[in-house]
Amino acid sequence: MKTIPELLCERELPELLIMRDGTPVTRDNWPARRAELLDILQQELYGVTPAPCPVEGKIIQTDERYCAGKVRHDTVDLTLHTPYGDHTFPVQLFRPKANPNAPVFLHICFRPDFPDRYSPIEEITDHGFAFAMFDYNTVATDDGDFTNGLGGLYVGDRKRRPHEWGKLGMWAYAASRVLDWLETIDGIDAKKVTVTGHSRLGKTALWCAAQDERFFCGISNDSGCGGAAIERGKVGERTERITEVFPFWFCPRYKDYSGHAELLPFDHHFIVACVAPRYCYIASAEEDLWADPASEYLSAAAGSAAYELLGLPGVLPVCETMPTAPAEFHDGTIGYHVRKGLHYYGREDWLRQMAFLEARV
Ligand code: GTR
Repeated sequence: MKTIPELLCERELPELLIMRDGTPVTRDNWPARRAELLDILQQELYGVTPAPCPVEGKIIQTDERYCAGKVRHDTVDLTLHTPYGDHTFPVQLFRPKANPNAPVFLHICFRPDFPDRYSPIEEITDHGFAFAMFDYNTVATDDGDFTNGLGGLYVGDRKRRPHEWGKLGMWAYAASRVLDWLETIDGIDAKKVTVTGHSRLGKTALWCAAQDERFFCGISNDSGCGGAAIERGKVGERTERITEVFPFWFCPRYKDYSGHAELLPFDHHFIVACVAPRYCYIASAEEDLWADPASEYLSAAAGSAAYELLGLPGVLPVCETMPTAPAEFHDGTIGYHVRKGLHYYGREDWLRQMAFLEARV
């Protein structure tokens, strides 16, 4: 059986710890390298993220009796005052009354429902976490239509430029704006906010945490292609397919690499590295071969180099060969698990992710 270093070597990854001009990366110039990595990821994959805009949150409804009265639930209208006009979308916030300084999960959701099969709110708040969520479609629809929400304000019906942001970037931007608002309210610890999402929203959460250093942790659940998974040598979904079916998730430039992963000036361990020195968590499902658990694990392993440069353990314990489900790596700054079963954001994922965070908040 091949060792992890052998598997990584086969993927022929671009160098993480060498600056564009060839200078080796040290602890001192790491911030400059991180800025380069973010620039590459913006130019080539997700598109350029605009500057933060002012936000305003208005609580429009409060339910003090949520979950048998254990939780205060607020419905909030969050308005982003962009240079091109305002956009308002609903955010739900659930604060456990038993913990007045609660760490928070900010879940970028597929649906407006609460609870939801991907959002076991009572379980999460019973663990002492607050839970904030928004439905990604209310920020910008999940399609090629750029005339609504943030798409309508920043793009409209013209053709996007090659490096202009796509929908994943817009959803990630919205999550950062939710954090702007969370920083202004009581009953939570805004320094302990973990952004999370599943699948396309796992890609989004990881990109959000990579860019926004205020997040305590970024979780990618089964994010696969365009998210945590290493693209070179990946099985299942690949650049050619994802840019064919979902070109609007990324900047138009990304499609140029269709069928040519070897030419990408990045690979996905760059995204994990941008989260350093903060916590990052990658979750995989054994039967989710479309996402490719092995390629997700390899980006945790390769991204660990940035953490080690900064004097922190990456993914720990070090695994000699590819982990098989069920397996959990909770001793480092990057958490990883691979569970049995299919593509899903289930109770087991949440329990493992909460256990990782509970030991650190
Ligand atoms: C699939 C897509 C994946 C993943 C998934 C999801 O159709 O190919 O990249 O994002 O959707 O988000 O559910």
